[in-house]
Amino acid sequence: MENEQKKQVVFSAIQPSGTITLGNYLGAVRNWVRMQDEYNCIYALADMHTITVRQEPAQMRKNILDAYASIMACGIDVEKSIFFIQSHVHTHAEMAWILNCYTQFGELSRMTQFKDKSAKHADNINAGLFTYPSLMAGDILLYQADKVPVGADQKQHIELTCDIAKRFNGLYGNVFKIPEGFIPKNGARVMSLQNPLNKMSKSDENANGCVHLLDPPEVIMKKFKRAVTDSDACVRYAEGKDGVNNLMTIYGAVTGKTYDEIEKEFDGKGYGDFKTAVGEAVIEELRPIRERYEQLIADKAYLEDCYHKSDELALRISSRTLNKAMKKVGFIK
Ligand code: AQP
Repeated sequence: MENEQKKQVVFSAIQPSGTITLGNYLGAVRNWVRMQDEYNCIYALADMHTITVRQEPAQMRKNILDAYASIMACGIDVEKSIFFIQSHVHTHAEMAWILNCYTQFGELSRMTQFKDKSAKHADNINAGLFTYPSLMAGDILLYQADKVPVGADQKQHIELTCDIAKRFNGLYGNVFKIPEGFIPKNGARVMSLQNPLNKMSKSDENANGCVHLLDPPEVIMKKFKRAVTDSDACVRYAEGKDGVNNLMTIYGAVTGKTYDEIEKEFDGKGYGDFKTAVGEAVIEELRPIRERYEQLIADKAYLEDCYHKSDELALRISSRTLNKAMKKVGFIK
């Protein structure tokens, strides 16, 4: 326990906005699993963030449980880490409101995710979508996190989190630990297999662009075989070869091979052989996850037990920071 207290704190969350993707896994969740022994890890399903885009309630309920079981199947162990559901821990909404009042309109307007999602959901540009980064800042700051393992797309939100924390600390003293983003060297930005200029997303309308963790092997292989490449017919990492670069990134992230090693391995071979090798490597990486997911999703009582235990721990830890912040801004008991 003494040792536990010396460990640095890791916090990260994922939205249950659909089936978890290979991008989510390589960019974030795989690191969550790897960090569990070295750090005090606190992870969440960010279901409050998810409703910034309209969801069908029955589907959302299913997505939450599926996402919870999928992330556990990747190797999150609730005996070592906390893995809670954001909407079950009321401190998040309360901290978000406080931080909204310390976040500038101009800062939120510059967020590329807000711009992208507003363009994608032009009929529902709601205030929650706009203030998403202050809710996320609260998620992280509530736990006094040292490190936040995320994909490259979240870098801007982490930077804003640090700016908000520094502003608050500047006014009131050391309330929040200033966190640091932890972005993997390989797999930080997995792109769509159909449009390699866009990131792979849970909500991609083109089903062939996105590999889901729970896709059966034959579906995964079909998606890789259909992946967009180019007419160069040479496996090398170079500017303008976005489709091939993306496949090399995925292959490298899964096998641990460098771009040089991959180029040598496929020297003189065509894209057909390369795509098959990438497909096979991903299938083998995801196979145990899918098998474990099937066991977990069949045991709803166990899942419920896991998140209830984690919800309580998260509430206890986050209440300490929330109470401090409330006192600092001048609220009375
Ligand atoms: N394509 C990606 N490559 C690498 N990392 C990625 N992440 C997301 N997409 C990629 C990382 O996964 C974590 C969880 O993401 P999220 O669910 O909070 O939100 P998101 O980034 O908006 O993910 P999606 O899949 O694109 O969801 P939708 O379609 O709902 O918007 C984060 O650490 C993220 O960096």
